[in-house]
Amino acid sequence: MATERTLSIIKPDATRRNLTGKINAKFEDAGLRIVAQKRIQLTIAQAGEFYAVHKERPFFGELTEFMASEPVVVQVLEGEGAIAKNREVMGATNPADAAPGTIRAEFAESVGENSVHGSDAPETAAQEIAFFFSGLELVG
Ligand code: 3AN
Repeated sequence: MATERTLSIIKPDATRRNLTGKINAKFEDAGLRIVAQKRIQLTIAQAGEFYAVHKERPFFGELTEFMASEPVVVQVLEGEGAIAKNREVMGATNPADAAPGTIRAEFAESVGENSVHGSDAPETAAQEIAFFFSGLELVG
């Protein structure tokens, strides 16, 4: 399997509870390497641009307000099959459905406040990485 990069976000519910290190340990234990990382605070407009694909969904307002409510940690994870591997480590969107040991099973508070975001395909990974990082910031 090819080495890939994927965009991860540790969301406000997790940064608020000081869970960045515990979540990063899950990534590293799964063989994912954190090759770029920064803590930022999004505006509602920036969160809306990032989640534009969900614009028509009923939870869009709630989602963008939540993502802008407190700092997030944006990061690039690298590894073999990193996109699928990260989704596996994250667990299902709804923590009630997330497999034991996954980040969302252990830490997520609800389907909306679910601790982490991860890209879902190679095209979105490339777009999402470019949304937050310049090439100069990526040192594998
Ligand atoms: P995932 O993050 O697992 O790829 P998506 O892409 O379906 O899930 O949804 C993006 C984000 O939108 C989720 N991480 C979650 O924060 C939020 N979300 C999804 N479904 C709901 C919902 N029914 N109610 C509130 N927020 C939701």
